[in-house]
Amino acid sequence: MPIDGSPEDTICAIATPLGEGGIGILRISGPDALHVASKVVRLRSNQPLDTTSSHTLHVVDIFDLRHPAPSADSLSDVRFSDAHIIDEGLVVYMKRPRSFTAEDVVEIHCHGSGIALKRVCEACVHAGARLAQPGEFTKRAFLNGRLDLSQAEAVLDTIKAKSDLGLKMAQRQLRGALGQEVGGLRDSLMTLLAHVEAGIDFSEEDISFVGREELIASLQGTRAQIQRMLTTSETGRVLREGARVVIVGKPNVGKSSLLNTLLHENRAIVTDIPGTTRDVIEESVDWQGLRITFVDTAGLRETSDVVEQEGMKRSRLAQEESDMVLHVVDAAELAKAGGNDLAFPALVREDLMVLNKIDLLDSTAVVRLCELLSQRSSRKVVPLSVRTGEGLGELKRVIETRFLGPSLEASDGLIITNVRHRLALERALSCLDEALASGGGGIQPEFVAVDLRGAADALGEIVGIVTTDDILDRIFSEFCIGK
Ligand SMILES: Nc1nc2c(ncn2[C@@H]2O[C@H](COP(=O)(O)OP(=O)(O)OP(=O)(O)O)[C@@H](O)[C@H]2O)c(=O)[nH]1
Ligand SMILES: [Mg+2]
Repeated sequence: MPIDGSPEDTICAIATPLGEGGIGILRISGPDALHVASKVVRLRSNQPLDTTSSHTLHVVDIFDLRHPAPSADSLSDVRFSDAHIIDEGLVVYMKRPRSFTAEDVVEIHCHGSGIALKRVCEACVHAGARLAQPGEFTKRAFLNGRLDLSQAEAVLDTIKAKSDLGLKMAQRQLRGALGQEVGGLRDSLMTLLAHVEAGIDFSEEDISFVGREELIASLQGTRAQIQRMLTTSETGRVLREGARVVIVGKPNVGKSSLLNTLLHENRAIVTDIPGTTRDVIEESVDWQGLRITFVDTAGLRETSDVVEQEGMKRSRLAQEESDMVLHVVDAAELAKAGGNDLAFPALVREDLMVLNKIDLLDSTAVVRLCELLSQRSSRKVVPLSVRTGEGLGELKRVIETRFLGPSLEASDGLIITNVRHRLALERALSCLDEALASGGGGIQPEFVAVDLRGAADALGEIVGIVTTDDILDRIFSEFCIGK
């Protein structure tokens, strides 16, 4: 939804989630914020709102001003004030530019009642404010230079964080870490561009402003940094959205038992009857700040049972939508079949093989089976017993490493969590590749300059130095109203 309306408007919105709660907050921002609020609230101290110090809280009565404004005099009439009172609460005025939007902001805190908040909001609109569009407060913060674009997006990431680590990354971005890194890269490209362009301008005079070697070294340095940032983007996605790990395998191998153990709760029914689980069962856990959703599925086998067939269809779908598929096999059954019992229908893919029930075999047999499986499949094999707990630690470690390990180490703590940023970095990278090809091939500096500018613009989009209304509308429309 595009954000219309003039930046001169004073906007208001309920800033807390609708529903019942201890406190609800309505936020007003814009040049008339004080004027609007003073028509809606009256300080218990009788002090006029516009004379209070910035950033101080005051106890107020909140009135529905679709009726005449309560002056100090009329309020002495108890019947009048009672009839028009919405709630009691607190008000705080934050004088520009020391506010979230860098505009005059007033927050009215009342009880967390949907009805009360709605009426306070209506009263503010009646007093001259306009209802804010989704993300309009944050958009104003960006337009007024309080936040760069990556910081504005970090506000949304903070609100939507699914894990401790996701929150930590959003906070790092909110404090400007990404903006600084990208800004630094862009600055060095702009300096290089200035030199290349100067070289073009003075080409007649045979002055070289930047040597070929120097140009290439500098481009390669920037390229490597962008490449390093890009390697973190898969981890970034997982941090934002969490990861889905699907447990598949033949009936009775211990899939539901594994799910229960990983979740530390008896979520799925476990029996020794093959075909116990018929539907897809999923539940999320927080592991080291990473939100993982484990999905248990129906055992996969040839069957004429329509319920089981439907279960398998769902299992296939779950595998397709997952980030990782754990293929569980029954060590005892596999040993009996001489290791030849691996094929079964409807396995879409496998990322890790889990050899369960090793408590039923001696350790030499387990080692032999693991070797056999490693030869047959390129996937890593984790031997474990859900019953005794042996091997569970290793399984957790493998899953964590898969999602967090390498790229976290490579990242210096800065992770690309946002698809828009990733795409812009990829664009910058391909422009640099073009520039390197031109520069290295001794091609005209004009071409190098075009590519350098392309790369700098792509980086500029991340922080919002280079942007269009379209991009802004797309970003801020993802926000909720009130943010
Ligand atoms: N000995 C041993 N038995 C296990 C282990 N893990 C699970 N089992 C048993 O294996 C049987 C099947 O377990 P489930 O977890 O229901 O197996 P499933 O793969 O979910 O089976 P379906 O839902 O029918 O596909 C149960 O009797 C479990 O107690 C293990 O590590 N060792
Ligand atoms: Mg099951």
